[in-house]
Amino acid sequence: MASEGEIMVESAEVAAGAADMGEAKPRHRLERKWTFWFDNPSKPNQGAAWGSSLRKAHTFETVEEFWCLYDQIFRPSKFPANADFHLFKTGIEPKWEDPECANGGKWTVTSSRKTNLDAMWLETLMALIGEQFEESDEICGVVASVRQRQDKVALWTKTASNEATQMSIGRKWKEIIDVTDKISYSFHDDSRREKSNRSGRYSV
Ligand code: MGP
Repeated sequence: MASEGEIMVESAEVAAGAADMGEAKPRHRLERKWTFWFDNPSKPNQGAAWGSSLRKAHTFETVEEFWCLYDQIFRPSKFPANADFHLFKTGIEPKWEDPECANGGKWTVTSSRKTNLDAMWLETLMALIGEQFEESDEICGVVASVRQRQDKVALWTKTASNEATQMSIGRKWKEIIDVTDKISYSFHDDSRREKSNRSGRYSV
């Protein structure tokens, strides 16, 4: 039987095929290629190493493909419990170990209302593919985490030590997702080293 990850990948291919059917219509090419990833870590093998269920789902480079994939698969209301969905620049893996992420960190927003996750995820996706951040070179991608208690959206960036840049990205992101509460930025290095030392280094 196909695993959930395989089904996701297969659905993504179907979605991409559907996007291809509009061949005759003009396509709107994005500034760069983006890749959706999927992880559902809690399910298959309890105790499996982190990342063993992380799958690259689909890469796209036009607005049309994006909407097709989003509508058919990458909507939070379609996400299974405990899933993580990622949109990263193609070529960057959503892992601390990726060279582009290794010295980076993330801004995190939590939400106890599912409707918020939907809106924050979509607004962030559109801002990324629409290159709305001035510091777009600093952006790695975004992760939406479906959790029973509190959903989360995290924006991953490249150079954690550059406080001015991260503060500027954090401010802009809050505007985009319409959040007024404080959000905080954590370094991947801290998360990697010590579970207890997870408090944010910056907040905005
Ligand atoms: P997390 O999902 O970043 O933290 O990492 P959070 O928000 O506390 O998690 P939640 O899923 O419980 O809501 C949780 C754990 O997964 C970390 O402590 C690591 O053990 C592992 N992990 C997470 N990430 C993003 C990575 C990664 O990029 N590389 C490796 N090796 N492990 C990771």
